[in-house]
Amino acid sequence: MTSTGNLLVLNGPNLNLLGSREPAVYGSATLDEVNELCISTAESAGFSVECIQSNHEGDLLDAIHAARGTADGIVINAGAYSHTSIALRDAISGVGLPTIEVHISNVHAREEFRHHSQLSAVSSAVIVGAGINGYALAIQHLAKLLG
Ligand code: CA2
Repeated sequence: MTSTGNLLVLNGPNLNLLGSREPAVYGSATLDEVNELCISTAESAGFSVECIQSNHEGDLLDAIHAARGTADGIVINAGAYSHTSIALRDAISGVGLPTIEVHISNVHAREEFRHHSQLSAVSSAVIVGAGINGYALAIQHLAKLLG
């Protein structure tokens, strides 16, 4: 299918460790497998996708800024920065692209400090606890939003 738009999938700190530890919480898929799922889901919906992971808040900010003009929508799992980063919230709000927040685990069933995300109020939708399928759901939803 010809690509009708471009999506950015951003993964934050420690998500490069997926598949290596804590399978009971995060499943057994690796980040490479998550990226493959994102690429195949986006392609099926007629979109191309760029997948970026960084352990550095500034790199995530730069990627969000760069998305303005290069991407039509963003899927973000900012990891622990979700709970702390007003800078990421401001970047998402600033670029004005439809953004879906994803968490692999059900953060609401975990420690209290994971219950609040700085990003949720500036996201178009939030998907938690669906495992890595949350990324596929987020891409499908973005594809619908973008028409
Ligand atoms: O559930 C999620 O997707 C989280 O964003 C994952 C973050 C956590 O801080 C958030 O509260 C919820 C942590 C990612 C760490 O990933 C690891 C994967 C395997 C082994 C160790 C860490």
